Amino acid sequence: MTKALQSALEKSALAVFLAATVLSFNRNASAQTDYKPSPENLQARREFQDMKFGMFIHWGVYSVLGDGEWVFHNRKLKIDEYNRLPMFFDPEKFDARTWVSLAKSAGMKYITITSRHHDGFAMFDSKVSDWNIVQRTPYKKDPLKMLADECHRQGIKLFFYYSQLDWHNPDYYPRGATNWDNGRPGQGDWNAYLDTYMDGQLTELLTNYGPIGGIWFDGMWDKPNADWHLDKTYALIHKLQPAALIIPNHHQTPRPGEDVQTFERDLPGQNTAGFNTEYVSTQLPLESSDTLNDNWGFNIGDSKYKSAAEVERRLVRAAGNDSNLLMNIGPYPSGEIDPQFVTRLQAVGQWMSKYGESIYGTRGGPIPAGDWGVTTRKEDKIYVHVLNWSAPLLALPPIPNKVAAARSLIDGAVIEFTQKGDGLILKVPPAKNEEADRVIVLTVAR
Ligand code: FHN
Repeated sequence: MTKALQSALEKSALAVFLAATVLSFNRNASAQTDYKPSPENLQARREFQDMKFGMFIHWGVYSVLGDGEWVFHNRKLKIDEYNRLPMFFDPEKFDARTWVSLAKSAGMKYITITSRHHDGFAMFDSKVSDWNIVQRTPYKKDPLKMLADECHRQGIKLFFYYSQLDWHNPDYYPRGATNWDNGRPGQGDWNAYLDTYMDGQLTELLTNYGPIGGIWFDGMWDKPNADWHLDKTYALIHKLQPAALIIPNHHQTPRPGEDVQTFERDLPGQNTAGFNTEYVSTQLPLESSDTLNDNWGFNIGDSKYKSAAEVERRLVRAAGNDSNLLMNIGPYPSGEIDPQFVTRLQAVGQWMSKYGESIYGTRGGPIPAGDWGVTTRKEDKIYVHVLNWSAPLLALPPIPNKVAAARSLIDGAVIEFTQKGDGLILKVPPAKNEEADRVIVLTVAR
């Protein structure tokens, strides 16, 4: 079986599995029913929406095997077998400044890194369990501490991805839909797992690393009918850091206590991945996550890199749908980052240095997104992003504002337009060499 076929099967298996779990989620799993976001939290939500572009990082001991972040599950390894992996994880080439500078050079304003993935291994110095990087690897250092300090130094917000699903902890019991017999005992204490272990580690992450942008949860879909004690966990996070945003990747409609709605491998409301909800919150900031190649964690067989232009168009389409884009990289176990990722992200950064005005701080609209392209708006400007249109004239539906002027963002050239009650017609400048996005800036009366 070819690698490509295997990964396609794994991805479709994951999609089918996730889709199945979403359908059977019980809505009555507790949430922070009396949640009223604090003024700091509402301010943090606005800043989150203004940031628009973030770096997602999947990095852990699984990176050593170069076969993605699900290798423990996909190879049906035993706990005793997987327990040897940390001794091979010694990222001497890890340099927080290089990582944060790369994100910054790409025009990214925040980083979301896996503090622990489904293997339960803590990539930080946890006193709650010795199944962590400081106690179990020859590296013996806390990369999240270095990253947090560097993010604070460079003005980049840091979010922690935290997996609620745990394939390693015996108290993650009853087991979930992704379970296999990996040698864990046939019993465990679910309440202890949630209230002591998980909330204990979340307290560490929200206490020992300075101000954190928020927690990006994942894995609830493994036990759709379980009571995850969300009311307690969400209240704990909002008590420890009121401005911290809770971003749950549960593929479901948002619950009280959650601060951002995120969509995996999909734009808001689109469900091409098969497991995302089509419900789009009109209250919460939106985010869409995707991978720069085909995998989240480092996979040595994955060279399906997206081009810089693809990332730019993804970012524009996300912004036009009032959403952020969280673009993922899977660093090498050494701590180095694949040069293919570096060149693409730096190219996107070049693009953002020219087009960023039409992305940062904007909101989607006022014209609905279409195959032709999208619009974004900020103060007295509406940015028309022509992404997929070859004809010289573009007819758009009417907008409430009177257009005073139209010009090309890239060179300031005046754009001819006519505005009538039934719509707006723009004379679109011809695309110059592989231009990912032709942006027309409309100055409108507010
Ligand atoms: O199982 C995870 C997967 O490994 C990865 O972390 C993605 C990122 O959004 N989320 C889950 C799949 O939905």
